[in-house]
Amino acid sequence: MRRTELFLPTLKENPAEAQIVSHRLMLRAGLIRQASAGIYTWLPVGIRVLRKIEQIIREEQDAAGAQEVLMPTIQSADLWRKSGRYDDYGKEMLRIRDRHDREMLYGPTNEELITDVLAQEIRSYRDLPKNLYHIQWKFRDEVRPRFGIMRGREFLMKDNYSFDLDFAGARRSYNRMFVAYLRTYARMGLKAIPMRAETGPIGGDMSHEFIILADTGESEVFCDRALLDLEPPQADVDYSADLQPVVDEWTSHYAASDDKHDPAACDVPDSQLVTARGIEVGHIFYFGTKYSEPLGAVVQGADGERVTLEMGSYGIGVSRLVGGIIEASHDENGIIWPASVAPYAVGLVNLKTGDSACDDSCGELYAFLRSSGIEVLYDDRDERAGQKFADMDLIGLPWQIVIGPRGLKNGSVEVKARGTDQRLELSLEEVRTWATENLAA
Ligand code: 5CA
Repeated sequence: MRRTELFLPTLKENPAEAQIVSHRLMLRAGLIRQASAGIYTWLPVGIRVLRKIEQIIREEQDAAGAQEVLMPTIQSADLWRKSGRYDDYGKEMLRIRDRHDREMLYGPTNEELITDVLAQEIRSYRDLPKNLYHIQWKFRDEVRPRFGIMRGREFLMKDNYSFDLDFAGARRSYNRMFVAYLRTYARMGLKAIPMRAETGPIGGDMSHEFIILADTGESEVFCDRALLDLEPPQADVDYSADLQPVVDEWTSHYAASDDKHDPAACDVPDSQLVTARGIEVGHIFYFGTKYSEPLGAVVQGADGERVTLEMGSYGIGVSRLVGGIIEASHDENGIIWPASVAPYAVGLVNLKTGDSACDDSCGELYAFLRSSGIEVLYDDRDERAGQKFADMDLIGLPWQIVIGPRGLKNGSVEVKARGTDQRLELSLEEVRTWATENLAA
């Protein structure tokens, strides 16, 4: 993409309304603009990041055996009356009436809707287990929307729902998602720690929040340093195997939020105890028959008996992750995208637009990169070099290729890594080889 064509409104100054660094940088780097309180428009560069995050989530969900569906944003109040949540949900739920005066709502989550789908279609134990996910916008009329997309009112969530015949099956489904989550965050360059969460009336140990550590996190967390040293499960994890030992390894280390942390009861030595702030980027739950019972998700078991399905639900804050990744990866000049979620793999900086040698070399390299399937943002604007450098750093692409008149005299260009001081001096021929080897998807 040529910068002269791209809709990318960057800001030099920090917007006054943004209190945390990710919000400031998302506005300054032209990723989002606010539409109204807690509701945002995603601009071209922002949507590219969002889509990459979605795609990583999708691949890991598929690998773990979940299947993608797409449920609507607007739901009927009737279903929520059956589960009892229509009244319980309170003011966070956005309620709507259609022209026939029917009560509708903008979904804050989808347990009722998916359970109803299964209840209508599934009759026999042979149809199970099933695990269905979708990536869809949610609306929660938060009391205090803040920090940009971190706590929005409209936000993108991946949510999935597992249906099993018995508790053992539900635990297997839970463990699969647990492992898939560890892998998902690791692919985005994040270290997410699982933290035991309230399970409500169902009890048990099967609810975890996944927390990434960042100075601006909303809550204070305490955890055993050993947790930060664990390696996430490998790409070739066998999801048909018993994953309990993997889960146990991760849950055996101490992690608690400040409201549950009890220094007297915590046996992690002070030198081992990490105190940090955390951002919740996912939450998984097992909740038994809480929805399947009232919504009639019942099948015939192997011996002809009626079996009410055992369920779990699993959420990832997709749009929140954009902010979370920036919180975890930035410097004073701007964002530093991990390659896996970067809007473009590389920025091409023409230091002297209008100079025919620069224009020709940039144009040829740009065409080459594109034909090699490398996502490139070419800054072809007639701007000062300093402005182009500042913008490129702000946008945070992992690599920059800089072409200027002085280097071209010796036939050389500069390649810079955004996050480190790594710099390479390459010829125009070498930079092509380097790009094919390092940037091709
Ligand atoms: N039904 C369950 C799981 S599918 C559920 O809704 N869980 S949740 O409430 O914990 O949300 C899942 C994830 O969505 C959270 O971990 C968080 O990362 C993200 N999230 C929740 N509320 C917001 C919000 N207001 N803005 C941005 N992300 C949010």
